[in-house]
This record gives sequence, C-alpha cells and structure tokens, in this order.
Amino acid sequence: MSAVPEPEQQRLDALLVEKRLFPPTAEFSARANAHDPGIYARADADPEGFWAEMAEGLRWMRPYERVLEWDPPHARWFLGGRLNVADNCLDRHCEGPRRNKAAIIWEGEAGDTRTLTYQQLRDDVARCANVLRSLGVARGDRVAIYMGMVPETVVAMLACTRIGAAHTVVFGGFSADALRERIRDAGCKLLITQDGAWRRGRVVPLKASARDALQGVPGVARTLVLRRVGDRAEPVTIPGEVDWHEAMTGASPLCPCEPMDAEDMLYILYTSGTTGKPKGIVHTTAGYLLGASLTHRLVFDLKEDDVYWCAADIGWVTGHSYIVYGPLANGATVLMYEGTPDFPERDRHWRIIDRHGVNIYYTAPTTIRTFMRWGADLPARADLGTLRVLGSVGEPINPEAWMWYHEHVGRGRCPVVDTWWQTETGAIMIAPLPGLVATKPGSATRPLPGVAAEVLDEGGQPVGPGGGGNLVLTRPWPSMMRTIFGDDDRYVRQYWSRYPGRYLTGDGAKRDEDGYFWLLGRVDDVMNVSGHRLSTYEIESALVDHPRVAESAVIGRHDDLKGQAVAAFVTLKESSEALSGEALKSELRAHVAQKIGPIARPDEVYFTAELPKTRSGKIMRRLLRDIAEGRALGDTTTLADPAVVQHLKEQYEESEGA
Ligand code: 7RM
Repeated sequence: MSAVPEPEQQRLDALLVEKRLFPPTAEFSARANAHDPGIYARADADPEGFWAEMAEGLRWMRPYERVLEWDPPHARWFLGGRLNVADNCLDRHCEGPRRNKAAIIWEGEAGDTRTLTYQQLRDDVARCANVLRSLGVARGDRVAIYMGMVPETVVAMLACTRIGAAHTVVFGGFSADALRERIRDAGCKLLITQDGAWRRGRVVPLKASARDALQGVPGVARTLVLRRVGDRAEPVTIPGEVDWHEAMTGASPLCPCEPMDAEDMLYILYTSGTTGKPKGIVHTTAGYLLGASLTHRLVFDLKEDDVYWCAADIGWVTGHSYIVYGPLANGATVLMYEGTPDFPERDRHWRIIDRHGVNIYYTAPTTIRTFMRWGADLPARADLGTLRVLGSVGEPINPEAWMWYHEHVGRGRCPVVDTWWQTETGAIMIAPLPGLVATKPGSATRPLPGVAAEVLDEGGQPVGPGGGGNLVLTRPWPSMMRTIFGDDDRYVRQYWSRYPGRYLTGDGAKRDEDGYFWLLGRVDDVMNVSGHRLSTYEIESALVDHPRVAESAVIGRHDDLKGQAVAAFVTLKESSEALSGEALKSELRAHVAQKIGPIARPDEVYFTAELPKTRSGKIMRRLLRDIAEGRALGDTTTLADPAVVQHLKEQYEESEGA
C-alpha cells in the first residue's frame, strides 16, 4: 500500500480541482496584522513613503536623512541613519514587558531543552561581544561562524552585530575546504566553532574540520570553541583556541551597542553559483532589518504570544532572516531544534509542535515531500491544534505537497504561505499576506507591498497570462543585496545586465489570469526539447502527482536529434508492493504525457532511493546532468550527502551498460 492510499489520493485530486482558491476566512482576516487591502496600492503609489512609514518600527540612534539613493544598480537606503541590529533585536525588548519573555526555546536532538529570555539572551550576547573584543575583533572586521543549531550560534551572530563586525556563517555541513575558501574570501579575523554537532545521534566533527580549514590561513589567529559534545568528539587542538565557556564566565554582561550606519555591512553569506566560486552576498544594516522584520510580522501574521518555528538551518539565509533577525526584531518566541526530523523517530517535528505549542511552522517543500513519503498517519497521531499558519520556502511547492501540508498538518484550518525569495533579496518578496490574499496550491501568489515583480520574455517585454519567462524585480527594495563581496563587477553583470535597471532573479516564472506568480525553478534548469521550452518543475510536479511517486528530479540530457532528451530521476513512496520496474516506468511516462503533453514524456526514468540535494533541500539537477552526460561531477561541496550522487552515478552507469 502506498503512503497516500488511493481513495485519499482521489480526495486530494478532487480538492485540487474544486477548491483551487483558498480565500482567507473572515475570522482570520479580522485578526490579521495586515488587514487593509489598500496596503498594496498605497505602497505602489509611493514606495519610498511606504518604506519610510514601515521603518518607524525600528529603533534608530540617529534619524536618517533620505530614504533612498538609487544609482542603478547600486542602492543606499536610509542614508545618514544610525542604529544597531542587536539593539533592535534585544535591548529594546528588555526595556519593556518582553524582558522576561522567552526569546529562544531550544530543543537539543537528545530531547534536552533550554529557554533563554530576552534578558538572558541580551546578557549572553553582551558577554560574547566582550569576548570578541578581547580577542581583537573590532568594528568592520569579519568573523566566520561554523556551528550547529545551538543557541550559542545566535549569540555569536548577535555579538558580532553588537560590536559592528560582520559575520559569515558557514553551514555546519560544509567541508573544511568550503570553510577555508569562505574564510579566505571574506578575510575573516576570527573563527567561532564547536567541538561537534549532534546529527542523528552521531557527532559531526566540526572542530576537526575547522582545524583542517585553518591550514594555510594565517589571518585567523584565534578560534573560539564551544563545547557541545565533550568527550564524544575526537580530541583536536587548534593553535590559539579559546574555550567559549571559560571566556564567557569571565566576561562582563555590559557592552554598549555600536551605533552603525544604516549602510554598514551586517553580514556576508555565501551562496553557490552554477559556475565559479561561491558568491559572498553582502547585506547591510537598516534595510535588511526592515525587510526581515516586516515580512516576518506580516507574512506569518505573528502575534505576541506565538511560538514560532522555522525549521531551516541557521547557515542558510532562511535561518538568518527567519530564525534570528526578523523574529527577534519582532520580539517573538523562537523555537529552535538541533537535529533532524527523523530522530529518534519520524514524528519528531509533530512531537515538538505539541510539546512546545508551536503556532507558526515554516519548512521546505523537500521536507514536506519527505513527510508525505513517511505517511499521513504520523501527523494524524499528533494533536497539532496550536498551529495557525504554515509556511513553505526553498523550492516551488508542487500542488500535491501543498494540499497534503494544508490537510494533514494544518488540518484544513491554517493558511499556507508559500514564500518566494533568495539569499540576494534578504527577505520574502512574493508571498500571500494571509489575511488578505486568497492562496492557490502551488503559487506564491503576488509580490508583497512595496515589491514590484514582472515576468519578461527574451526581448524584455512582460509576458501575458500563461506565458513563461524570466522573473525580475523592477524596483529596488530595502533588504536587497548591496554587492558581491570583493567582486562588484560580478554583481553588476550577473544580476543587472540582462535587463538594465531590473534585477534578474535567475528563476523562471509564469503568471496566470489573476496575475498570480507561479515559480518554475532556476532558468538554468529549463530544458529545450525539439524547440520546446520545458520547465523541469512542471514535469516533476506531474510525476509527483502519480500516487507512487514521492519526489523527482527532471533534467535535459544532450540528444543529437531533439536537442535535449528528458530524463527523470524518481524516488518512490514507501510501499510494500514489489516494484515492477518496467511497467511502472511506462506508467509514469504515460502519466506525464497525459498531464502535460507528449512532448514532455520522459525518455528515461530512473528509480533511486535518494536525490542529490543541498543541505537546504534544493535538488542539484546540475549534478544529475553531469551524470547523465557522462561528465566528471562539478562542485559537490554544497551537497547534503556526497555519497548519494556517487551511488547514483554508479547505478546510472550500470543501467546504461557503461
Ligand atoms: C530562501 C532561499 C533561492 C532560490 C530561488 C528559487 C528557490 C526559494 C521558493 C523558491 C519557488 C519558493 N534562498 N526558491 N523559495 N522557488 N518557490 N517559495 O531559498 O538563495 O537559498 O535560494 O530558491 O529558485 O531563486 S536561496
């Protein structure tokens, strides 16, 4: 039996057809933070006025003189203004009723928990800031943070922010080489790491990787090391290391916030391009904080007593904007979980939601599809009655997964907000305001107030309803990246030269008759079959629509005749039925042909237990193309599990008789 039984499947299909539109309930709208539909028109009529009004929600140390200086493609926001992000995220809450409110409720993988109030978090951040100063870190320096999902990672980030140093968080799943490259590129002065991180009951040896990464990097004289796993990590020494706990014990909890210029750098976050070295995306102080906090409040409809959980990793931009800066600026209670969703059992997320009374839950489509594969009976056994809003981010969410999330997690009563944005945009750009916008499964709906997006054809003309093209943003926005660290030319070329004056997202999209945006994945992934442009995402959605399919990745492989041939890599739902491989393959090919058209019918279907994904859950189709075209694998440093792609390669070559 497949995880979603046949009658259930039919019911979901019927819902998709009948109820394509999910308008907000009257009850939700009445209480929603954004309840005035006029907000869109107001923001459109006077974007700078809109952002100025919104920026009143920040605490400024000195008022700004001008909202925007736009010298395309370079923007400066809130010129002359001074503020400090840690002051906004911590100190101002400590001066009022939020002082003893939980800022972070943390759950370790083993089930241990810790709660830090705003006051406690502020004190820890101030102590850590003093430690950083004592280790020679000053305003304008860069600090690398290579840690896991522990509260100290948040403390380290905010400590940098407090003294005006920029952090670059390197995801704990990255290798020593990847870490070294980022430390070098950013010119970091200090590294903060931990002995090891827990993952599925095992230790990820962060400190050992940190030691290896520092070989041949003379600029980093000191390393601050948090003990998390103690004896469970192999003993490693790093020259010039300082013990986190010892240093913190002696440090004063008094440390004033450095008044930063609105345009001072807040952080660098590296994101991998398709080719070449990773890009250090630069975010600055005021605009970023405004974007992250405003969208967090409006899109998730945050209420004072909410427990909010973003299940992303902190090393990803989603963790920066929606675990740390947005929620803390809003004085929210943030739930943070150290481990994986399947430890010790596959119901861990549902248990966490019930244990802590989570109201807002934000995760990625890949996680939702994994939950689907594990079966609806797991969430069914939980209460989940506290949930009020569900979010999705990271990839297009296919309608099947959207509906499953809505039905089985939200029990039909929580709006699902599909949030489109990028490391580069800093904050959510296209998403429903849940009290105002009717949602459609699979669509991120419309740009947020103040954001202007278009879908353009190759000639730069907006495409009409149903047409596909390049998604661009046509106006600067406060949380936009300012440059690529050390490579402004690449910033100009990559994002602003295709359509001058407009920001190229690199994503394909189409709009429907209501003007809603449907994201189609990265433009690099689009295929060309006999002169037809096909989106990998649409074929993947058609495959996932089949009751036996859990997840799929589709690529175009070079074909002498057609230009490209469609190859589909498919993960099946857990099933007790024996696989009749060939029969199922033809069934799947026919299913796609019937859903989209014969042109989209996959030439080849490969079954696989896993797909190559980044740690943030994005399928790395580029590697599948490398495999299918018999090339050496390109950069694999961002893979969650490098063994997956190696295994796939062997499997593929075997099946091709290569
Ligand atoms: C937040 C984040 C950015 C890329 C982006 C898209 C894809 C993200 C959605 C989405 C469709 C979504 N930052 N993407 N969210 N595609 N619908 N709701 O993921 O820099 O790591 O990636 O992710 O392709 O360009 S990111």
